Amino acid sequence: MFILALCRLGATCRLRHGWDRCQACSFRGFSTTAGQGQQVSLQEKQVGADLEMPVARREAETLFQERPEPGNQYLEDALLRSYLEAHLPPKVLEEVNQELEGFGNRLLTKIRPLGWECELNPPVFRQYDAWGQRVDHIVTCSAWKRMKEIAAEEGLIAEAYERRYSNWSRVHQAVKLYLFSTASGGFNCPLAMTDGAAKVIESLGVPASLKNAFDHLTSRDPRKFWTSGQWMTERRGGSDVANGTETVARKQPDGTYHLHGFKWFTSAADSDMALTLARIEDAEGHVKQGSGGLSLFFLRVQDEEEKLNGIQVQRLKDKLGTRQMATAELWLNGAKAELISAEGRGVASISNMLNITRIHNVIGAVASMRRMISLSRQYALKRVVFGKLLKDHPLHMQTIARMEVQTRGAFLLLMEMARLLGLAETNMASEQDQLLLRLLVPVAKLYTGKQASAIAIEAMESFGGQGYMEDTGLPVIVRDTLVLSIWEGTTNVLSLDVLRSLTKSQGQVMAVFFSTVQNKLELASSSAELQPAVQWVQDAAGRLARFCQGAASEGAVPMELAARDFSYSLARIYAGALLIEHAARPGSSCVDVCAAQRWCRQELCPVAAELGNGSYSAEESSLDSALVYAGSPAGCDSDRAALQCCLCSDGVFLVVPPQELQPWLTLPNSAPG
Ligand code: UCC
Repeated sequence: MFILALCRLGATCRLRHGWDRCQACSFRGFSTTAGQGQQVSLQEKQVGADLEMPVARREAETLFQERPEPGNQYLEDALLRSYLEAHLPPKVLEEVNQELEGFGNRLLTKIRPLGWECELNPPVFRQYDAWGQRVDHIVTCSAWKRMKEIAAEEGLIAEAYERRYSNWSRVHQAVKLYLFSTASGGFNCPLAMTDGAAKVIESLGVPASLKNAFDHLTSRDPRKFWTSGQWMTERRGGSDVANGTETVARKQPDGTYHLHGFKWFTSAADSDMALTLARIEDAEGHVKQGSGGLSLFFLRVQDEEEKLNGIQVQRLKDKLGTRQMATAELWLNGAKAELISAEGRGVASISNMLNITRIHNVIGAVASMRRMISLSRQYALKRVVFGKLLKDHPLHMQTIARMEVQTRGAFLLLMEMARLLGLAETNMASEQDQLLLRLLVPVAKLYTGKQASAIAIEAMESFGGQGYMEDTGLPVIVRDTLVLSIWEGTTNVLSLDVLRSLTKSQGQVMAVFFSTVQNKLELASSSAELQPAVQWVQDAAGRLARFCQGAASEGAVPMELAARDFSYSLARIYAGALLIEHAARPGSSCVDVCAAQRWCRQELCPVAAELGNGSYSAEESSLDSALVYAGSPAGCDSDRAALQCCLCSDGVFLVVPPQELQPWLTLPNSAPG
């Protein structure tokens, strides 16, 4: 209705006065929004002058479209700055503040243009040299190489391991990566895996044989800095690693191993080293199947003479996005590697890497959202439609405001994880903190991955047709964002990982979740304006607790069916509590309060709402299957057969054995009623 009214208004205006006169008349009537400063008034004056020019002159002399030009990302990010002010000790804040302002300038003037060069010059694969020799060379552009140097100079990995700001080092690193992400021309991907590899090596106590690699990964010297790959995906499975991994490891007389197999997706294949999984062959050449047969290996990609280490590159992947970064198919034909986990503990060992790369995924997601909103907001200050700037159209601003609220929730989730990780790495985390971190990583990864895709697309639309034009750079962000809900575990796989964290802690993690939410809400007890939001979060937490208690009497299938909505509920409730906590601090702004109120107005506990609709019953799921299989040539005889077929045909559903879902379902007493 509202849109219709707006259109009608425009149409009437055009009919009566003609489009040009309509725009000019409307312009004279608009006023500058309070507090938006001189820059906007000047732009508005310019727009007015442009509109009053004759059409022919305007075409020749004025820009047809205005380019959105955000400035120093750090200085313009009010939420980021207020978070740091609220949490960092004063001395740390002073230093970090200064450094980030300088980094913001470097991003604006030097790094972002390099990122665009990376997009324009994607890697190419040269399999043979001019003389017919097979070389398998992945050729990257000079800007990509420069990104690697910049990453070292800025200490984007080193920061986390030097710990010069003790438990706040992870927050500092996360902030730098967040600022770097959308300017990095895809270099955030190798950095994610590099951080993950350093984390694995550190968690092994930096054994002597890996000391050299660790020093390279965490170096600030561009000549020394290494990046790492994470080669987990094989042809038979990206999600179901336990059953999909076929690579075998053959022990050599010197104690090293030779790896033989095929890695189907290897991101940043130009990296210096990699961590990968393989099955160790026994003397008879047999391997153990399943998760318990997998061990973790370290390998260099090239030897000292820059020859590939028993590796052949089959081809580069032709991807929808992240095209700046080489993803390859690799044959391992006797790649020399070192066993770095206990035999059969490969998945548990590499999960240290996964949890770090999943946090990087959240960084990438929040960074994309923030970037798209910054651009969209800038554009709204310059672009005139229906006779006035976009910023003066309430519906347009409501759309951007909704994105802002989502981005704020996601940002605070990210900072919370970085804070907890920092505590864990400096031995300052309680057992509860560690449980919470284990839960929040998959929750935040799955939730922000989806949010980022939705927001990138919504924000692209806010530019109209311009948003769809390649050379604006906007489609690049959209494409690169779409992968965030896929790699590092899809939404459903991570929903099951959330259940895994509950199972492993025998439900303790839920008790920690509820008590942490409650503690954060109590911080807002003296704020009258936040009370409705507090109440909504409390209600939602109560419904979630009742869902958990009810689920205890249900079977495993209903819990699997609820896993995604359950994870969304955790994300929304926790982010709601974080927004309230942020808005309740002394000196908070009305924007902080408004964001908390608006976030909490959405359905915070979708799992309870869907339960009410019967979505998780066996009957309903049979209907789902019947719907999916209806009309399929293979057909299914009955609903139940369809359900069985659906569950068994996809290894994903078998990742958590149903009987293992049961223990967590008994909730500890501290859950709210
Ligand atoms: O590699 C990829 C792309 C690289 C690009 C990265 C760039 C990111 C950049 C972002 C910047 C913008 S994509 C490939 C990624 N692949 C995945 O994410 C795999 C997804 N699948 C899963 O996560 C599955 O759930 C598996 C593989 C973990 C399931 O394996 P299992 O063996 O069936 O799992 P189990 O048996 O349940 O767990 C084995 C052990 C258990 O420990 P123990 O034995 O002590 O009880 C689990 O508790 O591993 C432990 N474990 C974990 N521990 C499993 N997952 C975790 C975890 N997340 N945290 C802690």
